[in-house]
Amino acid sequence: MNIQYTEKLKFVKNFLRQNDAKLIAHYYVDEELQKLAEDTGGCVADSLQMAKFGSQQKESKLIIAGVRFMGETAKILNPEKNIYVIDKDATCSLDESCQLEPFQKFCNSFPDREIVVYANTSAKIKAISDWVVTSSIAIPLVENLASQNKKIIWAPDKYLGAYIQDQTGIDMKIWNGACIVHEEYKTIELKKLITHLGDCDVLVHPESPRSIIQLADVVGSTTKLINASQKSKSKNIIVATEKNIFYQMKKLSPEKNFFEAPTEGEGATCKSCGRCPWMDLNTYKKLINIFTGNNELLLDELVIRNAKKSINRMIEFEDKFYQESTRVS
Ligand code: CIZ
Repeated sequence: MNIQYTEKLKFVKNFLRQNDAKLIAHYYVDEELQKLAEDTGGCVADSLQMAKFGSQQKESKLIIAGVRFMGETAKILNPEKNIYVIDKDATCSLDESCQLEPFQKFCNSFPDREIVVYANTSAKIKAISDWVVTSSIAIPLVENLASQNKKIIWAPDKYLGAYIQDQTGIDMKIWNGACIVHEEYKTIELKKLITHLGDCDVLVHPESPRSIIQLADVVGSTTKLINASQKSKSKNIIVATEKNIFYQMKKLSPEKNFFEAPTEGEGATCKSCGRCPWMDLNTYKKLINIFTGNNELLLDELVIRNAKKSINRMIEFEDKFYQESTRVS
């Protein structure tokens, strides 16, 4: 631990205690904020686990290091707490791609279908949906709905939607959204890197295009990819998701070499280059000034009530699904 970090940690510990606050971070924010969350008794996790962890804390304020929809999910599940986001401009291209009015119109044209939306959507979208899902639970949930002869609308990620369809054969009406980080991975360059490394495992998030997923050894949510990186027998791991996740992977397997899946190369340049520009808006400086700005996240009560129904349905499904799968295995 360097001196500068030790001083920052001391400051943040006091700052959180004095303000009755807990710091909760996503795997995609920078290493320093992830460490601060861990070392102050907060947590680093995916969006759903962040919100669930928040519900178990005694502090009256939760500080979310992540993007807006993560803060909103925390507010929906913890309406009695004050939820703060480090930067209110930190959004998500998937969330932005799915605005209320056009999405409502899209849904109205398929009135016989259940609306299933990915966690990366606004509270307003969640409030008009039947189900919210994370990537870790999307396939079993869609399969479960299809087994009851329910037809499905999927939003907003077209690549994750296509992946679910490829895996299950279930027809869905899919919204045309994409994540600007995952959409940029380059197939030819990834093939070259695999050939160059020889012994390697390729871990891919399902928000990536099909041609990238086809090269994967493991496809899954952030948590699944972190676990897979630890279990992998290869010394070299190529990762196709936001590169701040490397902090958790390297901590678990310091002896392994981690490579970013290429986002540029022959005939191609990158815009996001494997970094989410909105996750990058989360900084230490903004964290320690959070209570001096307009950073509290407030939501309409009706939106909270309706969005909570679709999130809670997912949580109940998830709990039952994992109980059943542990019983079987
Ligand atoms: O739900 C999350 O945290 C995101 C954005 C992805 C994942 O796979 O966990």
